[in-house]
Amino acid sequence: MTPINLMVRRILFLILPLFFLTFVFPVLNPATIAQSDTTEELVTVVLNDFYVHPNTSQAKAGRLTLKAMNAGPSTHELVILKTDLHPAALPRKEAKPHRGIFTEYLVNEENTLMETIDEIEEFPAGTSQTKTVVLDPGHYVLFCNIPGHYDKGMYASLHIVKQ
Ligand SMILES: [Cu+2]
Repeated sequence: MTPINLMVRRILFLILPLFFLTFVFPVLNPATIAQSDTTEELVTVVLNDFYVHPNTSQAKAGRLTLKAMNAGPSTHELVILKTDLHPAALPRKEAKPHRGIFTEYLVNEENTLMETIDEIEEFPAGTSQTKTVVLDPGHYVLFCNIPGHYDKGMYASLHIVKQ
């Protein structure tokens, strides 16, 4: 082996670990991956008899994950819709009659003043469900649309602001 070859090998021996630490390790490191994905928002929403409590009333536009936690004791669901209406003033309709009597109301999601974005279907007390949605800036309402639950107070506002 010539002295030049030996020198090249020594230099490579020093440079390769530096190259790995500088360029390869940050890409493989999960902490780096998590940091680069700052555009996704997480909103935790506690549902109970009878309220909807998001951990924030404001989030950034783009991808947003809703984590709904049903604190019970009833089964609940979580609907998200976009509207300029006050969360307590959504148009309602009568639920299917119980023993021939109309007793309860639910939000009329077909009303044109509102646009239903997505929904976490009914899920039991003591469990959680997640749903990822993509939201434009605007005013949204989170609510439970099991007959009677909206009227008992299961709604909250969520304001989506520009990035
Ligand atoms: Cu409910």
